[in-house]
Amino acid sequence: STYDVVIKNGIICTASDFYPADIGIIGEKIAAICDYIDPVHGGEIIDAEGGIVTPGGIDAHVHVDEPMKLLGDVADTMGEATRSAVAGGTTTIIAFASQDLSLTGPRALSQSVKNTIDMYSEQRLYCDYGLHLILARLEGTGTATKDILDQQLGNVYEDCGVSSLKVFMTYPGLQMSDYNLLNAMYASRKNGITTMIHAENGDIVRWMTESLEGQGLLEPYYHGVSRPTIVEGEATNRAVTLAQTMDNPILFVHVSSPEAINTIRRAQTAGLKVYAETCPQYALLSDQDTKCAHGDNFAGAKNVCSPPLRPEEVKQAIWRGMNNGSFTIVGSDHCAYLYSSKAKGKHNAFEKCDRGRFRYIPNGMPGVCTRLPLLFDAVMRNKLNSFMKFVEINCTNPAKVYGCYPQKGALLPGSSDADIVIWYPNDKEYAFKPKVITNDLLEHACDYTPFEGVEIKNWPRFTIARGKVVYKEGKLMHDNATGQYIRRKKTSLSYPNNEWPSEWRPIYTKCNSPVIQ
Ligand code: DUC
Ligand code: ZN
Ligand code: ZN
Ligand code: ZN
Repeated sequence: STYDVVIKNGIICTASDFYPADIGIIGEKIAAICDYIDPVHGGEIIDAEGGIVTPGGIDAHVHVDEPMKLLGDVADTMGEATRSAVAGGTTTIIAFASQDLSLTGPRALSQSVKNTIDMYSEQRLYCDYGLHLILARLEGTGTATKDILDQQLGNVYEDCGVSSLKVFMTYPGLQMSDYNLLNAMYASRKNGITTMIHAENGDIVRWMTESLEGQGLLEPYYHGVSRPTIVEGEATNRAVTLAQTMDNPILFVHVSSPEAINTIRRAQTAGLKVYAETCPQYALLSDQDTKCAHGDNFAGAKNVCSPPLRPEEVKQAIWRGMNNGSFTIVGSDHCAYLYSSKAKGKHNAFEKCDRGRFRYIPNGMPGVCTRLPLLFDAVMRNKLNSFMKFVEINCTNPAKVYGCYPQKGALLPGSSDADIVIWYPNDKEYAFKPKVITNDLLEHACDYTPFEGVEIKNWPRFTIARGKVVYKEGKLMHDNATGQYIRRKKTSLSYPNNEWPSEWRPIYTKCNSPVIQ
């Protein structure tokens, strides 16, 4: 037969189109999309029965176990995270590789990434993954910082296909000074690397944490009180100024605050290359979900993450930002810690104090599986404007921003991998069509989901990764799990403006841009 797989009777939905058509798959690639493909030309026929067919999701913000254990003991290995991903229709995840400070020499950063890839090559992966780079330490390294960045960012891209760097404005040990943020942005621009920014003012967080502890306010809820929305707003504004100084495109990750959104929007209106990611939890949960009732075993700790969940009225601003383009992408910030360890175990916030202290609760929640179903559901509830918008922010834009378009994030015959989700027809019932989110649906290694009990109108019926069905009506197809590391190209979303706030210019003459040399 002409095609290995033919998907019949679906409604194709991409970031730009919504129309009924059939899809022909050959090997790992999408080979054809036509009004009608005769079933005789297909080896395997999948009948979508009128359901929507989208590209697989790209979750560009996923934390999993890594050699450096930057975030301590998270529950999910790469294998388990990819398993959970495909159970929710995501077919590519981008995780993090952290700098190994014990390595030296001009290719030490590359080696850190290679060691991470080696670790994952021993695991069975349900879908493809890429890696962002995190620098473990910059402060106190003096001029070494500039050298590391200048020489080694280019090497990491050449050697490993890593085209993005995450920097932090908070967290003890990771917080960067403005001086070093400038260093990172200078080197990123030169090498065409996308700078991802975690924007919270770490000094305010530290001061508030100490003060709240002094007042005996220790419960999980006060984690949020220690870092209100203005803390994110200040850091976001500062980072925009630094990026403008360096003429460097930037992307803010996990944006949760109205002040930050307004700053981003203003920068975009002024023509700066400023992009942003938000996460489903900021659109759907609130600070009330971090409150513990007496005797509930510290349940609020489940929903502690940074930035924290915000007051109820913020949710509307998040949905608005998705719809009006302020947010370029949605990622999950999946960072799964066992509830049992948040509440007891070795991360134990109680080890330090019999009432449990928010300072010691590991920050993060699982979400790689639920991101796509929750946002598909949001279209059906009229919170998100269209299914095309859904694909744009969850699939297509992440691929463009992070340099893997159109291999990923699209359904382009001859170019795109056959990474596809077939959703249930909206108006029909099936033996397996989830109506409510439960933890066992998510196939991760974590013992809870913050979305337990949430009603859901649809769920991926088939998830196809590189032409193979990896998830079908609630069942994982273990034998088809052949995910691999993907090298990424540089971003195709935008280039520097070549506009500067003063006469100062960088000494290098070439940067990533094909436009500016
Ligand atoms: N925020 C989290 O909640 N967890 C992981 C890292 C981060 O920035
Ligand atoms: Zn972060
Ligand atoms: Zn994160
Ligand atoms: Zn105590």
